[in-house]
Amino acid sequence: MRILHTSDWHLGKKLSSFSRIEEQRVVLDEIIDKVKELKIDLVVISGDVYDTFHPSNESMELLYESLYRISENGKRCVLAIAGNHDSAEGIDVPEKLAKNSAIFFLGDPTRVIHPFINPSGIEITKSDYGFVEIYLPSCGESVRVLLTPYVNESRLKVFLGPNSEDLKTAQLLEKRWSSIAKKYCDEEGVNILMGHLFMVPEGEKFTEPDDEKPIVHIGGLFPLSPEIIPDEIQFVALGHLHKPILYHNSKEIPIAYSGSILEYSFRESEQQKSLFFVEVFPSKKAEIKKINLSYGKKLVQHSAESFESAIEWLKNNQNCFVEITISTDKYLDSMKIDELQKVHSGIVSIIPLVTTIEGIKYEKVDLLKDIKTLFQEYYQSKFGVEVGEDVQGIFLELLGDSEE
Ligand SMILES: [Mn+2]
Repeated sequence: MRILHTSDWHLGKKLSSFSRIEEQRVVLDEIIDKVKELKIDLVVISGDVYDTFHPSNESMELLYESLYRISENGKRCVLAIAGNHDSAEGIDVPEKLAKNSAIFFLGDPTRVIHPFINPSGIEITKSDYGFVEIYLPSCGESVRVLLTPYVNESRLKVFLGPNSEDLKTAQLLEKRWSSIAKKYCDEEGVNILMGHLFMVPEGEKFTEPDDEKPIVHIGGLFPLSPEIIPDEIQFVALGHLHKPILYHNSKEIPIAYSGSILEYSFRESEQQKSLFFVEVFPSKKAEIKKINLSYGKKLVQHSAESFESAIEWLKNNQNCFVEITISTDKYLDSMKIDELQKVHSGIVSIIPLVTTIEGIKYEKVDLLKDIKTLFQEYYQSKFGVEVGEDVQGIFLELLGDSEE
């Protein structure tokens, strides 16, 4: 069975005031080509399909059109779950129309995708809360999928049952996954898990993207250990982190974040955007290949030593979005700003780094540092003490909320 894993499409996401929809259209064309070229049997989209709870008409149109093209008139199966940027109910809306094309959505984890067969013979043979078994005629095999769309902690407790207060959410999720896996996942079919979660290898310090609405916060969900994945699972397809990551837990189960399809913030610049191509057969180890995506504009942070060198650099680096820092001993007036805007159409921000004014020397701030460090340094310089974890937590939460 050939599976293509993608996530974090964030359709409709803007970069400052710049629309990205045309780039999204082009990169989705590229994904559709790969799907056909690699003769994919199943496409899994692990959440953050849209960027907001109320996506624009053009975002919705782009999603439905792309999924319809992927499905090739209902001959290829697509599974999509909600992420923390998606409205759970909103994702489920097209269910009745989409399932005929073998496109299955799960936003609300308390909803069950009922048994169904589409005209091409793609069949939901078994289902349960957070689970489907699908027979795929293109490869003659069944795939069992544990489905965990994003849910905040309060919703998750409704999903996991009334006694969930007594046990930690992670333990409950582990129990739920393990009981579903024991019941449905044997060696006769392929067994995978899809989730929009923050799951990191023990001891490693992957952080959530700065510009991403965090999952790890009050009312959200804490990081989960990869050790809670049931033994039966052959591949874990996650969404949330925008950088592609593939690692294994102690039982050698591969866990992947496919990452986003475009560079969505300057913190993601230089990340090679990708998909995962997974070949997996019943009771065999999955073979995973990273497939690079080549479209989408680069996001570049550039530091220019002078106004003139900024102009020169902008002229020579046209096809990108840029955050440009310019060292100058005078403020940049509106004429100068206009001059910069005229030579480049993708300037997201201009940061004048005024080195000296009336004899005061300013310390150079390295804006390429991550936002947490910059905040810590700012706090230290402003108040003369280190920032406490509570204040830092509030700052990061506000930063995340502003992204919604
Ligand atoms: Mn995301």
